[in-house]
Amino acid sequence: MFISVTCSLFSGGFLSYFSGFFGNKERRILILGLDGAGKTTILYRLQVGEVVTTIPTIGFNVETVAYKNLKFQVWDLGGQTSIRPYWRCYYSNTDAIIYVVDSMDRDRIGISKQELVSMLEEDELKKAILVVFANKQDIEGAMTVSEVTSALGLTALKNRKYQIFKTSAIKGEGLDEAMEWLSNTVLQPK
Ligand SMILES: Nc1nc2c(ncn2[C@@H]2O[C@H](COP(=O)(O)OP(=O)(O)OP(=O)(O)O)[C@@H](O)[C@H]2O)c(=O)[nH]1
Ligand SMILES: [Mg+2]
Repeated sequence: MFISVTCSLFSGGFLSYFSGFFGNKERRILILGLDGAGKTTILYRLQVGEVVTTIPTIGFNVETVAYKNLKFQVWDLGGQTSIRPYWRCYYSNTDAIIYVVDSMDRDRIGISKQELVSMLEEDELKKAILVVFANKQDIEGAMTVSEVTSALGLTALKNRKYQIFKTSAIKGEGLDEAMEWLSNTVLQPK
């Protein structure tokens, strides 16, 4: 089925493009992944260092997150099936993608892989860095990092700077390590 999506001007990289002229350039990060993976929880963990109560995201949340001496404009998009077609409205000028996986959701890891693969085929994301969060590691029986790596087919990726981290947004584990790697990688020449 072909789904036609109309993007509004606000969603794209238009604003971040202009902010580049005025000093401290904010790097643009998208947080993507299936519904319920923990994207919104991660956004606010990164921003305020606390666990917030979330409801499923319809549309997006955007916040500025400072890490070390870098500023990130972080976009958290809703992951429900019907709103995934809108992800592409946000692709332009993206420096990095945080792709969040619910490591307990074995049933949908295949769908998560499909979404990841088709997203990475997009021209606008050719140079985007990929950071995968194997989230919900605090739950017993969660898929390990190597299970998630192989289920997503990460080792087959070509011409892509990527890394995977095990995280628990609830416990705040693994996020700092991931942001450290992301900050260093974003500063490398493309
Ligand atoms: N146990 C555990 N639960 C988590 C973790 N991260 C998020 N959750 C829970 O998972 C549920 C969904 O989290 P959200 O952050 O709303 O998920 P989302 O990816 O933003 O979902 P959409 O907005 O629908 O795309 C919430 O009940 C969170 O508290 C984690 O690391 N461990
Ligand atoms: Mg959300």
